[in-house]
Amino acid sequence: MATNRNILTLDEFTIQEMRVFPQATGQLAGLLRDIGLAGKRINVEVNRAGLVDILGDEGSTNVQGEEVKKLDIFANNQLMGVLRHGISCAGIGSEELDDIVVFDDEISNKSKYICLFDPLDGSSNIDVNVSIGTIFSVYRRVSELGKPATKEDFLQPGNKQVAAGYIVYGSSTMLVYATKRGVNGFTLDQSIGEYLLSHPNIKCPPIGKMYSVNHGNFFVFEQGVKEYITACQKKDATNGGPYTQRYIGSMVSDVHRNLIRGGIFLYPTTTLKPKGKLRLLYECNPFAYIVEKAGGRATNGFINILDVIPIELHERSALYIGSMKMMDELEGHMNTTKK
Ligand code: P6P
Repeated sequence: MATNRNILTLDEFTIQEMRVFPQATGQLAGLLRDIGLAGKRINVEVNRAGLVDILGDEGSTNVQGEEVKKLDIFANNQLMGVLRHGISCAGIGSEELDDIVVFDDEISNKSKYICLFDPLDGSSNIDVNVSIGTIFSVYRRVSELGKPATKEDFLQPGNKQVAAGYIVYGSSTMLVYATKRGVNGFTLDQSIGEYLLSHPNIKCPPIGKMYSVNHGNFFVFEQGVKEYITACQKKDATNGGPYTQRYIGSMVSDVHRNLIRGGIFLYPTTTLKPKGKLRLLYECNPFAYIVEKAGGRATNGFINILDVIPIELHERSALYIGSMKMMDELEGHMNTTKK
């Protein structure tokens, strides 16, 4: 299929975006392209996973105490490699690494940004061929340029992000990222190895008919959450219920679907996970930033999750995220409980 010249590639789009900001140095555009390159390499291995003996547990366990799949390590190393050898990133934080990695070389120390990522979210689904994804979050450094990045660069609230995005390795491979100018989605055309702007200016519908939650935890949810889930199952649900329940168990896929079609994703605290399961810095915050820039909203059950001041690199949080009106409905039930 001839490439339609009207469909911009990721590179063309990020370069054109720079024209809007004459003072732009190109570092952020370069960082996004670097992540896109890593995504192409990860995509190849994800697609080959069933064929090459890359499956199976690495045998080690990561900071989360989870069995690490070989693809997790591969994805982590691809992202760390492109960012270390680029000109835009002073250091990284990763779900797969106990602590931050400060690149500490002359070029990296002059770089304006740091990046946090979950290199392969949903990796427990790798062996059963369910879609998985890479999630990333970009901050402008608060430490002195020219010197190595510091931990403070990584422990900023989500509302300080300058960009956030994900790559979903699904029926097609898509890179979606948000900046203050909005949310745009790019589908990988494997025939030319380019991401093409397939979903310009993504807006999250204000209401949808899908809710996404692990029902197995229902009886340990707080009362307000139970009330909301029950309301979703009734004919008189706001948007003409009962709503459909969809839970892939891969956050990238569940939140991506809701971003495009409208919907809500809930991962409340549970008795086993009293602080929540999902990681604030490289799962909750990037998605909250993306969904908010698309017109939706995200909380930790108490406040806008983007306002939470992080304490630790791998801290967990409850997450409620999705269409604005569905979030309002949910909070109506949760606030009832809290009164
Ligand atoms: P549960 C995958 O392990 C993950 O981190 C997210 O991608 C996903 O939404 C969630 O955990 C699933 O968790 O406890 O419902 O299996």
